[in-house]
Amino acid sequence: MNRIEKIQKQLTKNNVDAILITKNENRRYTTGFTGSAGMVLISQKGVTFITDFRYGEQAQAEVKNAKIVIHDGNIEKEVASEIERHGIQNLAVEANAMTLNTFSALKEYTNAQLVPLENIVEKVREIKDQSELETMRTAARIADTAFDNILNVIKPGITEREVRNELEVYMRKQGASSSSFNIIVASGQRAALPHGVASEKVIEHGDMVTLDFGAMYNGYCSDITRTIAVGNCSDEFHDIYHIVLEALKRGTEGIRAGENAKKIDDLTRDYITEKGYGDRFGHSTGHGLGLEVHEPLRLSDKSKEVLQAGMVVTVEPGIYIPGWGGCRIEDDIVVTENGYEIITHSPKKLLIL
Ligand SMILES: [Mn+2]
Repeated sequence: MNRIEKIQKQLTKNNVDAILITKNENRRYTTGFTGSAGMVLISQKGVTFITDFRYGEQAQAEVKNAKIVIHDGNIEKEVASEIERHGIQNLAVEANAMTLNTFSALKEYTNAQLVPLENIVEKVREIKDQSELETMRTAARIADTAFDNILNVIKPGITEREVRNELEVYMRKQGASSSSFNIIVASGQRAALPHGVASEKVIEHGDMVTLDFGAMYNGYCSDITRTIAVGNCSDEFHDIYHIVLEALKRGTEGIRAGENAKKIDDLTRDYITEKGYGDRFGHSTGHGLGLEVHEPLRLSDKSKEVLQAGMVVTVEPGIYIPGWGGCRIEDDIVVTENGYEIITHSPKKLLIL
C-alpha cells in the first residue's frame, strides 16, 4: 500500500469521505511539495492539490500524484468547489493544524460536514520507508559531524550562543537546510534546565555542558544530545553520567518490533529510580522522529503504542538537579523486526575537554 492508500484506509476507518490537509509536514508527505502554502484534498477517488500562483511552477515539478489546482483569491472557496465536485459529505480536517480562521471560512463556503480529527496522516507517517530511513541516517550523520567539530570549539571563555552558532553553521555547511529545532546549549547549573536554549552565559572550567541539537535534511530531522565536561569532572557528575548512560543502554536494548513503547520508558526509569534519581527524571524517555522533531509516538509511562519495524524514536534519559546541573544523553534509533539500529554515532564515553 502506498501512502495515499494507507490514508484512504484511515478515512474509511474514521467514517469520513475525505481529509483536507493543512499541516506543512503532511502536505509534503502526501504530495512531495516542499513549498509553504497549499492544501491537499484526499478522497477515495484521488488527490487534489490546491495552491496559489506563486507555487504553480514548483507544484508542476514536485507533485506527481495529484491534480493541481491554482486558486486566485480565496483558497477556502476553491477547496469548497473541489469538495462539491467530489461529492464529499463528511470531511476530516486537521484539528491540530487548521486555524479557526480557515475553519470558519471553509464552513461559510461548503455544506459538507467538517469533522475535526487528529493524527490521521501522522499515524501513517510513523512507519518510515527505506528512502525516508536513508534520509534520516544522513540527517543523523550531519549532527554527528557537527558534534565532532564542536569538541574542538568548546573551551572556557566561549559563550553558549557562540557554541550554538558554530553548531548551526557547521550543520548547514554539511548540507542541512537548518537546525531541526532551537539548539540547546546548557552549561554549569543551567544543565539542570532540560530545555535550556543557548544563552549569553560564558562556559567555565569545571562546567558540564549539555548539547541538544539536530539537523533538518531534505525535510527530515535528527535529534541528538550529549553532555560533556569542560576542564575537569566532579565525582558526582561522573556518577550521574554513568547512571544516565546505563539507562540509555537499557532502554535501547529493549527496543524491537512488538515491544510496548511503555516498556522502554520502564527500562530507563526503573534504573534511574533504583539509583535514587527517579524524581530528577521528569520527562518521558523518548518520542517519534521524522518530518517533525517531535512526532506523536511517545516512549512514556502513559504510552499505549506497540513498536513496529520502521518507526524511528529517540531514547533520551536525563537527570536534572536544580542548583547543581544535569545530564542527558540521546540517540536516534530505528525499530527493526529483531531489535534496533542506532543511527546517531557520536561517542558516548564521558568526554572531558
Ligand atoms: Mn529529543
